Amino acid sequence: MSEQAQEYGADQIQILKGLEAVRKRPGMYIGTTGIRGLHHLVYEIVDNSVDEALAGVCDHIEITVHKDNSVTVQDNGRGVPVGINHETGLAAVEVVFTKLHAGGKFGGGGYKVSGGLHGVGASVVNALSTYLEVQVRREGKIYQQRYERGNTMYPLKVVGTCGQEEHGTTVTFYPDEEIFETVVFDNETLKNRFREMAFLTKGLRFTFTDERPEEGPLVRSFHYEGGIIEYVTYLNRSSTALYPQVIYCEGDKDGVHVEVAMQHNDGFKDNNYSFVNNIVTPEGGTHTEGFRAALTKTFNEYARKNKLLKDNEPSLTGEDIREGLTSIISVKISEPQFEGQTKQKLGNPEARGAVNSIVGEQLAIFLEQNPNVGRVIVEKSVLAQRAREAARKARELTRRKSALDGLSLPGKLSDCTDKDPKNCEIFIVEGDSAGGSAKKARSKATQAILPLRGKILNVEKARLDKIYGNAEIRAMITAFGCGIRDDFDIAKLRYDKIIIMTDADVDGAHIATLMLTFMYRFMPELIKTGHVYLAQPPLYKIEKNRRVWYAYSDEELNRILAEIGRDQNNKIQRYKGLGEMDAEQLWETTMDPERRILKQIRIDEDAASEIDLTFTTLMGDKVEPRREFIEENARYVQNLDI
Ligand code: 28F
Repeated sequence: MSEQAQEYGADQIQILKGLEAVRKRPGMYIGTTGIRGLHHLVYEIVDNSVDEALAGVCDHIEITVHKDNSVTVQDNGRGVPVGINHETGLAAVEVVFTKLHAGGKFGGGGYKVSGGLHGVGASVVNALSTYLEVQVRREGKIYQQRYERGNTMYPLKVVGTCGQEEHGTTVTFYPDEEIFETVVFDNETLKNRFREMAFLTKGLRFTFTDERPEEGPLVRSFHYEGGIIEYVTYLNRSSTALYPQVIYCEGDKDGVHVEVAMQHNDGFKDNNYSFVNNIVTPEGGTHTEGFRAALTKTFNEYARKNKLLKDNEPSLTGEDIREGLTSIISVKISEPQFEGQTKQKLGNPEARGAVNSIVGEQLAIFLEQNPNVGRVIVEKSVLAQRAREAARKARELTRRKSALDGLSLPGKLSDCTDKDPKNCEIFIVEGDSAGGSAKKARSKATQAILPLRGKILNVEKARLDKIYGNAEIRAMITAFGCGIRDDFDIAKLRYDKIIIMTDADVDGAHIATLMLTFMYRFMPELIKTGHVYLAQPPLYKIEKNRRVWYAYSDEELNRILAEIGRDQNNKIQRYKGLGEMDAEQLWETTMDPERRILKQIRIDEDAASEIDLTFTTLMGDKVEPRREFIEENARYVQNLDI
């Protein structure tokens, strides 16, 4: 037995129960058996490699999705120990892959802990795979073992030799189709996660290969020596930074390792992502609280001390200081406690204190050494303070008005008669004329129409006071009835479906994007709960011998033409806009619940930072990132007459 394997005595390996339990109730171990759970299998295996990187003995992880959706993960760590474990009489590697382990990886020690769905370990992946094969390279030998649905197929064996210096672990598995709703991996989701992990573990290289595309394998490599400093630069790349530096704080306190990076841009959003042991905490928690407290206190003290804020002026609020701030908080802690309904909020009180004092101390020093940066941040915060005051007044005005009028609905809204939201839907229509046709076409009982004039305000580029003052935006807020931001209440939503209906052209797509930007920023729950849709008007009308067909894509047009024969009796009309259809056509092609096609807008909860960046890229100031985005994504565009 090797020395390294001996370091792990039997007592450290807590064997609980067989993998049968995992197959019986997979949801308990990986959350869902949907696509999210499927991706978690990969993350579990990769997490073990990342642990090797955190131990300082691994700097490259390669992940490959093969043509058949099997996955290989390979690292150049020490290789899972192969010696016999006394308690079980099994090779240590077999224990790792076949015995269910309690809570934190192998029963405590280190930072690796089960937060949310993570840290359940390789044995869970094994249990949920039709097969899993592990290869270990150690001390000149290549060892191998295979399992099927968690059952060991043969004792660990030597299958070859390798260089004495070579070491690492390779795992290949195929998710069980009996367990998962789908076994088809989404390469965007995986790619985004590996990029995020690379940012969070400085120096570690991830190479991701997707072998499935017909055109040949897709290979992406992520490696950031600057870690979360580069993450902030990446998130700000579609914005204009207020100063060149990324402010960085790092330290250890009370068993908490803290890393924070931040930089303001000239926009208005507070863009914060927080992580605990590399797991995202969408609801924040004590670490974010500590960060915010330190920020508010440090900037106010700095501003007063340097007379950037006079004695008689009110203090800056945290919100003022965080306007346009992009920040990453990453803490590592050996026993994190997660709270809240979805167990995504960090609860450990020591994390609050640790982040607060480390950021407080180091930020103060940074500001002393970089007075120009300190000054522009305070100046921006003061402007934010004034805008906040103006916004409050504008908002109060809106509130008071609606209170007086008894929830007055916008004048342009043609509401439906049914008052039960479950049955109702609202069409947000581009332009007054299309709005007119829609009004004629609709089923009055359950369908409401709200026409909006031209392009609505781009909320990505405007401050709150301007947004609240905008007529089209106010019309949407009052029509939906559910409020926005902190006042948002889904129970008050007046319609079950919110359907954006625009022309099938570039302008229509732009207008739909503006509306989605507004909804995503001000009422994201509306999208998350699946209430937002895009209507799909047809692109073509085909007439032949007094029969009519509609085609919603070029492929469909070709299919129809192939079916009815291509000859001069065909009359083909290309619809440029909703306005070209009469009310009856609009009803039967786009609005009739029995016949129409709707596209539901969905949010991938695991990809928050990417979605955020996409909106900033599409709707923000900078042209170059937008051009890159369009070049990269043009192949997804359908049905757009460009
Ligand atoms: C592709 C997936 O799983 N890599 C891993 C190691 C290395 C060690 C280890 C793993 C042994 C007995 C717990 C080696 N040498 N990649 C991986 N690399 N696990 S998983 O140890 C686990 C312990 O029980 C390792 C010295 N210490 C640790």
